[in-house]
Amino acid sequence: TKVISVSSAPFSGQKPGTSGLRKKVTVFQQERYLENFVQAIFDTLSGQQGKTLVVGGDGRYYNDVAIQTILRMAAAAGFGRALVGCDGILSTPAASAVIRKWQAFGGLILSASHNPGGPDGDFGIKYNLGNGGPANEAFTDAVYQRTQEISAYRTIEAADIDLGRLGEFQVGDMAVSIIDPVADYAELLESLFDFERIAALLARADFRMRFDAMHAVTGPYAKAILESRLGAPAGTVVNGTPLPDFGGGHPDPNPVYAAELVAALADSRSGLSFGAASDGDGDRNMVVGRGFVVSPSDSLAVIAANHALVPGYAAGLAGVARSMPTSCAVDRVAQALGIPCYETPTGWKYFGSLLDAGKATICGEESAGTGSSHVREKDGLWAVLYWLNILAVRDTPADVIVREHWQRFGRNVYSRHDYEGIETAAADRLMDGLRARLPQLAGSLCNGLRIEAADDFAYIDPVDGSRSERQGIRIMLDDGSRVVFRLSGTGTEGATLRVYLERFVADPSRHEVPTQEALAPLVQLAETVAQIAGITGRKKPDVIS
Ligand code: VG1
Ligand code: CO
Repeated sequence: TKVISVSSAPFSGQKPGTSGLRKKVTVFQQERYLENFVQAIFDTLSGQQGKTLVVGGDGRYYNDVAIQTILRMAAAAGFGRALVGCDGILSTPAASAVIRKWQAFGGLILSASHNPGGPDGDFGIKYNLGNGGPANEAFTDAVYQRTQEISAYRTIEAADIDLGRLGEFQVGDMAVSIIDPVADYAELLESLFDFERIAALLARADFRMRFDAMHAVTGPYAKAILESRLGAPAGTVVNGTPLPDFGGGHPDPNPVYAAELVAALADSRSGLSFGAASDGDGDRNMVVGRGFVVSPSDSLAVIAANHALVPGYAAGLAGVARSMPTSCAVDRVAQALGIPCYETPTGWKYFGSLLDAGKATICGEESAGTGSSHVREKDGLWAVLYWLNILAVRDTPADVIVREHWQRFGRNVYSRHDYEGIETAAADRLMDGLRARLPQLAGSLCNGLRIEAADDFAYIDPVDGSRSERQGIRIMLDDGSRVVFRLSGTGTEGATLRVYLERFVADPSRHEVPTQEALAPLVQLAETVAQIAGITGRKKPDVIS
């Protein structure tokens, strides 16, 4: 088949953020926009001839259109085969599992994760390497560089294929296998967890769970695994049909956007004992007990502390890793286990080298992301099954498990305050101002609190030595409390300021103090040092998680 070169010219701003390139659908719909970015990725690869590319996404609006374009371009780039999830569906962790299982050269994942979808919503694309994980910063920087000098993209003439039928197809000289998006992934999870015990738990009359798929990609996965394989009653999975616009919702499993689930678990009449939810692309998780939302940072710590109960991890953990703003709860577990705990910048791409090198087994982020060496992405259903495995073995409600954890390790009270859609210039001014004041802040007394250290987090990857700068402003107090400031790298409108607040409370008699109350002095400190209201005009955050 003849390769056609179509002349093109650079678009500005095709810079991958925390997790790939995310823009409004309307931006992606511009002629040559998607093509340029995909070509820049392919131009940055070498050795893909005859190899396999995995392609799939979270089913959001434009997913199917983008896949057809990508397949023609992949054929032109010389890939020998593409593995595509049926209906264009592959959750992010399932894509990672498929890449690894079939030893693919890499994969293109189409998702804007927790961002809203639909014609006026967001779209996104990222490249994952042969290890199944998001490409590292060196790669994404090279892709961006390439987008700025691109003059043509390469494609072939070929008709669209039917993404809705399993089987073997052909796009030019490239074979395309339309695969069941769930099978490989479900098989992998089954190898890690005690499905028999989980099934027994789900069969109990006194245990009822609800999984809210938020009309996003995990619906088919959760139905296949929880209902079909594990025998949970039909209807356990709610909002289980992936919709191109997520039913108009915001597929972000936090107490604000998954308020219905939280309310159901708080209402004793619901009869529910355990709730869970996942995000747009299936890599995040929310875990809810009776009237109790498990903080993602606590979840990571509980998961690490209970590894001996879970078949896939019973042999021990090599180490754990968390992103810098994630609470230090897991550090305490690592210390007790006598294993290393790594602190990385925000974004799963930084965990890849630690997982590949066997330095870390379990990783997590405060943003509802937890995962392990089984894939190279965070994994929502994995975390839910891990919790179910713990609940099944310990026969203890989720909230009690967390409270007992606090008693043993102390509680890292934690919250994140997000100021969304603020003016980019104001956000930059705020961060620049903080950066400029760092030298004075360290050692100073502020609102009666002693700031022990203040810096801009930089990370040196312990495996490959690569350095990442400016990863978040940290204000550290002498009692171990922290306030961290970062700008989001996943938004598509203006800027989102994230303020992460953490305070360690050892005394069990103080563990039940409401989170926001316990953190109030730190909220004030954040306001004083960063002048949030003064600079952004916002008196309070849009989302508290
Ligand atoms: C956010 C989270 C980060 C996560 C990233 C991708 O990034 O804070 O922890 O890795 O989203 O998650 P940011 O730059 O907006 O803070 V997902 O579920 O969008 O793939
Ligand atoms: Co996600």
